[in-house]
Amino acid sequence: MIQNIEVMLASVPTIRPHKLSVATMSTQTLVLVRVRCADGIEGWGEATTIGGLNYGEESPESIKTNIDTYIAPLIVGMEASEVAKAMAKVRHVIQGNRFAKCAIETALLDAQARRLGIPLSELLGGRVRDELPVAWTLASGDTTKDIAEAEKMLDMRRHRIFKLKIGLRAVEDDVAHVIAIKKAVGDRASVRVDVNQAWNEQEAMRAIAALQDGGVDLIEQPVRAENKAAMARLAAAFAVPIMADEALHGPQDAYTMATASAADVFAVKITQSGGLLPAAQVAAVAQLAGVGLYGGTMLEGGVGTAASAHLFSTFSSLAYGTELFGPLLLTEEVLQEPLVYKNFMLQVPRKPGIGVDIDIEKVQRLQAR
Ligand code: MUC
Ligand code: MG
Repeated sequence: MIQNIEVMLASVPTIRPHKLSVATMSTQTLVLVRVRCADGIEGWGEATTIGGLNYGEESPESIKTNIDTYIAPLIVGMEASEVAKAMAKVRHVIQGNRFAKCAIETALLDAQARRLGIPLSELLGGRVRDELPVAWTLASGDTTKDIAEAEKMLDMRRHRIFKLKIGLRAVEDDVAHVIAIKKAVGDRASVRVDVNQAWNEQEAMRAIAALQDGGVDLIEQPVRAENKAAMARLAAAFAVPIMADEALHGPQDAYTMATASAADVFAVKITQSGGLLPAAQVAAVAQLAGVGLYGGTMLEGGVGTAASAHLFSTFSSLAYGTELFGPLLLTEEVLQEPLVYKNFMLQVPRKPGIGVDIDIEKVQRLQAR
């Protein structure tokens, strides 16, 4: 039986300012959910967003309030091993709130996988790989610093895929910044951009033409999420793949985007999809439609990152890799043992559940702060 659900907010400073078109982050707030069950098993889930309400329509505070006030009372007392029934009730009664639903579903699935003694990946259909390529986001806002950071990551053999956050400056300035970085790393790394919806279609046309010529490999969410028609025109106009991120609020959007040929690649995010199982459906739609897959992040800490890794390990193809670097952007670790990043890859945990253990004292200290 689901006995008790607790939601904790832990704010962690980032290792440097992280500059996106929608916000500049100096801290990340982890929303950690602990589900305690009558059989003594507990499960953990996580939700994060970026810059309060700058990225999406849920904030860390709204996630906590809505779980505490509306979601937890719905499912406390239900059978803990019947995760699908509990989530069906939540999805039937609660509108929206995909991030909150993701944190709850992750915690319930973590508990169930621990109960069964299997890694979460095996509950999600089974892993086909044990490690995932991991991109790093260069977002200091400064070209020279970004190049130095890229060189360091290559030297450490931690990342050889770099995603550049652009869209804040004039198109020409952003293009020059990206091309300078691509020139510096050459064939040693894949360079991609994430515009976070900042351009209109004309700006996107101009910029993508120049970025494609400059050797950029992937263009993420260049225009507004709602503007699926513009995404389709861009995808048709350029050979460089166009990736949907903010446009994907779960399986229904995935279906609409796929049937409209509105993206070449989907960034699958467990929070944005409304949970691990809806995210698996997003991936299934992509695979049926011939859309490429990329494992996205909302810059989660260790819990959400591990949960995402379990899901992405089950995708039969993952041509564009992942960006599961969230814990590496934070100055403090909330896990007892950090996730293992080596040789440009993240190892998918092998222990039961999400396969990581929380440092509860650390979380309590971060909460108090
Ligand atoms: C996004 O829009 O993809 C992922 C990596 C990063 O730096 O920001 C996020 C959100
Ligand atoms: Mg993005």
